[in-house]
Amino acid sequence: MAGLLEGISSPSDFRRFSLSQLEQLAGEIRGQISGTTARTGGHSGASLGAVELILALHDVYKTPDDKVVFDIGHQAYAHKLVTGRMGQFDTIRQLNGLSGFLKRHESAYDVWEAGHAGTSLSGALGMAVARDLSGAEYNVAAVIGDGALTAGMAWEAMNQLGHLRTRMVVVVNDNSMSIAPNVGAFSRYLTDLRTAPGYIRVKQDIESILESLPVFGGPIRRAGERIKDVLHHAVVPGNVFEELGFKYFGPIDGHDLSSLISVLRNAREYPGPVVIHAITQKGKGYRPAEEQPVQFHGPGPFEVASGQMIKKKGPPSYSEVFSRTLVEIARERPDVVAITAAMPDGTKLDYFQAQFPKRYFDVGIAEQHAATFAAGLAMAGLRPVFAVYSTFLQRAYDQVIHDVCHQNLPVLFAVDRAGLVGGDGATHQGVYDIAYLRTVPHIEIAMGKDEAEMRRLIKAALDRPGPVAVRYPRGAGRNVPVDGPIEPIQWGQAEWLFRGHDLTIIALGPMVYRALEVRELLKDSGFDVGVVNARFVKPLDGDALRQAFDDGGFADAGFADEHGVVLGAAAEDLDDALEFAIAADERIELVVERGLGEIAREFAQHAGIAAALRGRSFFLGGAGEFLADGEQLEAALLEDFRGEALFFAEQS
Ligand SMILES: Cc1ncc(C[n+]2csc(CCOP(=O)(O)OP(=O)(O)O)c2C)c(N)n1
Repeated sequence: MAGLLEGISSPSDFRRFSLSQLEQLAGEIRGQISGTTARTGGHSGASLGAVELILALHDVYKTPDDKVVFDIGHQAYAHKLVTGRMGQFDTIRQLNGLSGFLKRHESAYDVWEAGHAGTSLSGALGMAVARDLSGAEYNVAAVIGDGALTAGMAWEAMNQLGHLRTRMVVVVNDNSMSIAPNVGAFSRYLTDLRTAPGYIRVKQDIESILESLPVFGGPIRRAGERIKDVLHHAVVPGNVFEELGFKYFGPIDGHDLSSLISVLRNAREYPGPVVIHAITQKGKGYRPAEEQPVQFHGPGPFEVASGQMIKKKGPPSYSEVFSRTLVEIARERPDVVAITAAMPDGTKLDYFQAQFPKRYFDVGIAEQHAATFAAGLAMAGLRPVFAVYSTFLQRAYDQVIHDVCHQNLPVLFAVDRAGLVGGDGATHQGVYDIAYLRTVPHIEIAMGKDEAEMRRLIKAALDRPGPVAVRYPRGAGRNVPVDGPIEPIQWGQAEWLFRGHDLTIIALGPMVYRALEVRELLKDSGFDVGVVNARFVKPLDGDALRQAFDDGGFADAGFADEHGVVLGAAAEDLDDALEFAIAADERIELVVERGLGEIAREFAQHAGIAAALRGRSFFLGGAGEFLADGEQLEAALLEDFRGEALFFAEQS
């Protein structure tokens, strides 16, 4: 059979397709998704599950004039493939390639950008209300997963939508999975709705009886509709969506193109808010992804025939070492409890869960709630550890300030994926937490140079009287030994690794090892470079920093950091004169210009971490390209920074 997908450059190319052609197209799209993600990695499971939904939406709606908004955007690979991006699809998540999420600069069909969960309904409602106010006619539909529906924001939007009764369609893509199996009372409710055959039969029977009742035009018709509604509510068991003011269609088979198209057509014409409850299967059509939906949520490269992951053997990740450390500590400390917001696999808290199921809480995609829940636990005497990616902790900023820090409660934030994150790109970079946490009273912030030091910090943090954030990066640790008892650490103290008279580098996290490489490189040119492992971002070890500047022999200093924004924050613990010197020194601009400071001016896009660094700053590059660019590095350091202290705060 000839391929159909190659001939599709926009949805209008398949709007006249027969059902069997659409089904063939769905099959080809699936092949493309699994074949490509096998090489590139990516969100294959969710995307395989949403193929028919996406084809039906583009078939029924006249996109891009009609607006289809995807929650998160990780499930929308089929959307990319049918909106003119087939040719670049194999560049997905690579440097300068297609994003793994939706981006307005990529396509007019990407009407909304996301990456974090639960924003689609608010965004879509905004567009629908703007449409009504401006007298425009376009349709608006949002596609949201059952996982994303655990986000508080989604319900804030449902609340307003049910109140305004705006004309808009919400497609609930229910595969009963978040990344892990979905959790929570609402998830259970969706399952009940899905699996109650009695409900579906009664509902269908009653609806067909009501459909057969005659109605007449004008006011009589409206009265007839109202009577039908009243009868419907009286005899069909309650449905949360209907109670909130939505027309509910479902549950329907989200892989049955014919039902999807006919339900979507009806829903499009409905004058108020509609929920279409579509039942889908994560990984649909690709056996390994169907059988292992958690592993295929966002896998790296895999062998397409077997579904076997092509994993480079490497040291355990920071997340793994974190979870094992927490288990070790929790064995001794019954007050320690762990919280995740729908990321048991990513944070590796699934290991903690296996050991201490009653002391483990997956709260769903509800970071705000998680932080305040932790505050409550801490208030009542427990030691909660909220393991959360840096990027998702952004959601809980007010809760960190208002509920945790304001009350000075001993909550430990284990800030995973701190720093650049690679393929997930702009929406997921963990580069803001230092800046946004540092300004908050009471919280302390630390980062170890490697996984062994992270263990020590985690243990020590659980003895602090107030809130602490221990950050650690994405990916593998440095393979330093992590067995045996956890060494105590002097809280608040930096570690001097080398004293140097020409230049001192103050580094944070794994950048300490980069700093040591720089030191070696410059040694050959006769430079004596000192290295300080800062360890603490708050409180900064002022003595160590002052000493670093003294060693350099200059009163002024240059900071190279990952944020730019950190600059002011880092300066504030130094004495006034030093701070003034830093602020007044225009060479700082120079450093920030060359370094990752530009992240504060421009969102860092997706790319392998080393590639992202390469484009930004030769002296922050990975060891490989770092040596290749050694001459440049040397020249720059000699020219500009001799006699200064540099602050390295990025990690690979
Ligand atoms: C605020 C936030 N927290 C966590 C995540 C990580 N995350 C990405 S996809 C996902 C699961 C979403 O489940 P669902 O909406 O049901 O979509 P599915 O993948 O099952 O199609 C999670 C938790 C996120 N994107 N945003």
